[in-house]
Amino acid sequence: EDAAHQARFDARIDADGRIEPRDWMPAAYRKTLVRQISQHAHSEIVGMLPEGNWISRAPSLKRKAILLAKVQDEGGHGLYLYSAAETLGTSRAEMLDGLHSGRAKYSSIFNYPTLSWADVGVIGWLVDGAAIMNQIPLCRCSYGPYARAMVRVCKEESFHQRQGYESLLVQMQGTQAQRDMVQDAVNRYWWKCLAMFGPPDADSPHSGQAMRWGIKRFSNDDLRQKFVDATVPQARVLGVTLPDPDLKWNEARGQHDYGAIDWDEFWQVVNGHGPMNRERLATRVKAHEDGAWVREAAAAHAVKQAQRNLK
Ligand code: FAQ
Repeated sequence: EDAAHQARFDARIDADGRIEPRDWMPAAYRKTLVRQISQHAHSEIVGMLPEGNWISRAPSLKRKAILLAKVQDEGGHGLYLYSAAETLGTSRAEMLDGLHSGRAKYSSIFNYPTLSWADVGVIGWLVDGAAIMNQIPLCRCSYGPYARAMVRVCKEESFHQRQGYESLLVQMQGTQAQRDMVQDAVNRYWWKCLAMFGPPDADSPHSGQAMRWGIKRFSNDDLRQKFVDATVPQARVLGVTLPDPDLKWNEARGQHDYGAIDWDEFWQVVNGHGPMNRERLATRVKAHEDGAWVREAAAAHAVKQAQRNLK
């Protein structure tokens, strides 16, 4: 019987159809999705922290309102993504335990500090820019709930990207000190953003199978290349330099060549040894513990409501 299920699943995937929560699916497909979607959710939730650091110091009411909205959106993205992952039969408590115990990953980029106000703009421009490049193809992911969640997430991410870029454009029209601050933020974030796309294809254990299953539609290196090609003209308009002496247009390939990424540093950060890993996790664990009474109260309220409905 499993063979018949498998054949039906394969046919659906080959026809570029969608798999829904109640459909039969191979255990490894389910496991891959729980891993990727929950790590994506964790990234959104931990990703609130670097920018959250600047909410109380935003330079104007307008910038503060925009930043508050953006950080709230990230919280919302995390919540839809946990819901999408729950449809695969893993509870939110289990997923959160994975994050809090350090078993589950979240994006490497959020383990770096936000040292100046320009970092907030650069996160919008480059980090959200990289996130969009990676997430637009996920709107066509073979797993229905993840694909549908991505549609709304991508719309919000494009607002995030634009607000960051616009904030940087304004800063670049300011004083020399402001322009230097933007350039410094770009210098610190550029290479980390290239690493967000994951290891080179040859060192990416999950890519082959995820692409055959229609979860990933492009490889890590292909998305990284698209991001470089899209960002170079934006940097020119902004008036900043991307900190890579090897970055240049390659006429023959019709793409930019770029320098070598420091993968040792990437793995150090992914494995818990980046500049902010300990602080980020400690902040999340504390928030979870401080919120225990809210979860208990909500559960007690639900029990009371259910009893009332029985009467
Ligand atoms: N950081 O075989 P692959 C955002 C891990 S955007 C940490 O290539 P895969 C929005 C990978 O998990 C950021 N770990 O894996 C926002 C795997 O480890 P495992 C989040 C990384 O899954 C913006 C191992 O390396 N976006 O949050 C990273 O096929 C601004 C081998 O790698 C998503 O999660 C990394 N950068 O490809 C919020 C998008 N890269 O699980 C706030 C969905 C790789 O075996 C502010 N995810 N690893 O222990 C994906 O598209 C994929 O999971 C990839 C990795 C492309 C990230």
